[in-house]
Amino acid sequence: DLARDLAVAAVRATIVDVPTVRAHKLSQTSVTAQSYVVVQVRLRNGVEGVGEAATLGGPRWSEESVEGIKATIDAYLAPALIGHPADRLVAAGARLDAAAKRNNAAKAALETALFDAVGRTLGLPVSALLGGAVRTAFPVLWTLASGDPDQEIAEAEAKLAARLHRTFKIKIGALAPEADLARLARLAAALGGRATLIVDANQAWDETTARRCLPRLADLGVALVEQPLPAWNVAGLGRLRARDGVPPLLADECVFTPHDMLAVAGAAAADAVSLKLVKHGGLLGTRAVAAVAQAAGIGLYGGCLLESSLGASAHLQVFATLRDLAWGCEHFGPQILTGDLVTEPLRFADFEVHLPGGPGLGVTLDPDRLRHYARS
Ligand code: MUC
Ligand code: MG
Repeated sequence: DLARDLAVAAVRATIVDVPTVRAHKLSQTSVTAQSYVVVQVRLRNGVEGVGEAATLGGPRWSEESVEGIKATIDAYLAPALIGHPADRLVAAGARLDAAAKRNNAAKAALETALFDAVGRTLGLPVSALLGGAVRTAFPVLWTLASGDPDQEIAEAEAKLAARLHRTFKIKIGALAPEADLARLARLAAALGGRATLIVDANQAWDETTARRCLPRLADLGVALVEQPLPAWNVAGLGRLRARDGVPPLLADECVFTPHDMLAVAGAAAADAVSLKLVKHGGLLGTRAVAAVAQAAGIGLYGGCLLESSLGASAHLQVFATLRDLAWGCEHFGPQILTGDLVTEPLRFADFEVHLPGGPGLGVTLDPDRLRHYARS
């Protein structure tokens, strides 16, 4: 009957640009607006599911841009799903892989929309479709990335006072290493003891620089160092990690697929891995990468690409189902936007972000906001 007809009837992809509250600087770019592709999938039963593909500074963080994501969905990926039953998620993934190589962010947004539509049809949260939630709140960090230490200290103080965040990730690599170390020394002096500091170099250092700087980061009390080396240099990460006085290392851009994760495990190249839908091609792919990490004793970290409440909720739905999430998450994205895309944004309180209740993703796309932020 119609209520049970889960076949995909229509797919729509919309590019949106949402301004951020301040410039966000990382090693390779500086962003003042977050660009997403919002995917709406309508089933024959009339239910609509929604997903979001995030980017950071165009195709600079990874190879996908919003323009490319929309073009690939419209021409190749959406046609592969039309008529396909939305609840056959593994088969849907195989169809998407047959239609286009990689394009993981585009595939993740489509798979998210399928999960949302199936959950809404059944009246179940997406987490229930993935085995069920083992947690409903997640410690959430904030990223300091203006590059101006006075501004960064003031921003961190405001987050601490509001009991929103007490772990801070500092973006490094846009400045020379010595300048970043001086900046970090100021942040550590101001915030040390009251906050945990981690850093993300976004691939900016070579192995020689990292060998020199990592012990100094440890001396400053930095608790975790994310992707200090280029994504290709997994062997180098393994060599750094084997040295004394090096803080724990977090793999980000070097782990997209479960095969990448296996290679990082084989090289003993990371203490933890940053999980992101845009890298792993969806919620099922995220669980697959997490399973390889868990098998190798590598910790899980709930990564982001500055998603809105829509994309952040999709991440929380899958993070909720992971038995261990030792390093918490970084889904502060909704807080750095000047506006959100959903009717009721995610709730942040007492240093945690909360899994929204209700069916599907637990958040609902606001059509007025979508229209407002849609690129004309
Ligand atoms: C990244 O490389 O981790 C996540 C948080 C942030 O500030 O930048 C992103 C991307
Ligand atoms: Mg990173």
